[in-house]
Amino acid sequence: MRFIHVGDTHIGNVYKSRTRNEDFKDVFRQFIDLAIKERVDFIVHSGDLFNEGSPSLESLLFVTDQLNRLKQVGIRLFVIPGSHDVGIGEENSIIELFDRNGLLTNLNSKRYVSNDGESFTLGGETYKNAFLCGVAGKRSNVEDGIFKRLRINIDGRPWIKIFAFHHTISSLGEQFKDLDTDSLPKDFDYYAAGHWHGHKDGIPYGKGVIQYPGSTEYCDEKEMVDNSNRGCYIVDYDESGIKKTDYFVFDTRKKEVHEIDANGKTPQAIESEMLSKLKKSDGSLLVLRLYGRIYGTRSDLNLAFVKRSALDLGYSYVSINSSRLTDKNDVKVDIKENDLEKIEKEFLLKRGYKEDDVKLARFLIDAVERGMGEDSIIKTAKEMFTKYDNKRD
Ligand SMILES: [Mn+2]
Repeated sequence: MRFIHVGDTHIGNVYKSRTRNEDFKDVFRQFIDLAIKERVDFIVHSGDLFNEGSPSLESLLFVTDQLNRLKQVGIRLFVIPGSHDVGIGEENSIIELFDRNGLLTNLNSKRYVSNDGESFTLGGETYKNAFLCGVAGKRSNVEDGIFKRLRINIDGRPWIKIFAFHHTISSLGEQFKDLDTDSLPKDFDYYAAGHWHGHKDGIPYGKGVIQYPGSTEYCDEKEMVDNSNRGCYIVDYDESGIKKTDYFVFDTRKKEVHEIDANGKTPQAIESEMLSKLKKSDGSLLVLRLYGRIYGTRSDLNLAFVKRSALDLGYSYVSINSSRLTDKNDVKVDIKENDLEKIEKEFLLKRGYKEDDVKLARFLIDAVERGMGEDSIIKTAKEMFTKYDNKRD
């Protein structure tokens, strides 16, 4: 028996570029082709099937057509909704619509979940001797409350047990985590993980294994730089458990990443160096990363021109990253505070902003975060402005 574990397919508008969004569909087609060709028994998708909780009609039709291909050959697809599959303020997800239309099984559908406040009881399904269940991702906040209260009802005596989830666990690094690895339920054979877009094989947990297939396409520049390829897992199992897992690599665009040392160089020299890296391309992805302290000012760099030149040569995506670039206007500021809000304030004051400016900015950020009404934001901001102007005069 064998299944495919895939995740983070992000069908929708990841980029402003139509070409790049089509790439996501292309790779989704490759994954469906693979499932059909390999005649897998079923598929587990660990969330973020769509990029948006309310996908466009075009995305809905595309996914419907692809899932119908699976249905025709009798390959079942089990999905947990990811953080992107749930619209802001919505309880249900777009995954549930496809469940009700019989094109997939939503492992977080209400029929599998009962939440009485005390415990979060999860059912699942045993299919082809594999028990499957899972917990949906959340748009924000650490949701390990659910994991602490988790009770799982296992159906029958399966050969293997699969748990799907959509979180970044602490085993990937404390600084990224939104869930402690230890919060995961014990005694599963395979943990189908999503949310983390890099791929990570074989993280041991109890007697089982945690695997992140990563996203099926590069969702941003960082993913292009950090990851060598995109793929999914094909997992073989029998009555003795998981036999082996293979990582299948999708056919994605070629990419070029260039680091450009800008230290002590004029904007013109840096521009020519960037242009010298470009060549005629049949649609590769291009990332130019600038670093160092330039001679002159950053704003004199004509990055738009370099970008246009690259697109004219045929690159399908161009990113010029200048976040590690400094110029003579950048001053180093020593910070003594250790609370984030205080650091922010100390930094801004040392950079020459007035106390009132900082207060006003802080108020606006807080007001928006707390969901304060538009009218009261304007009213309070006006009062602050008046007080501020009076002081200045
Ligand atoms: Mn994702």
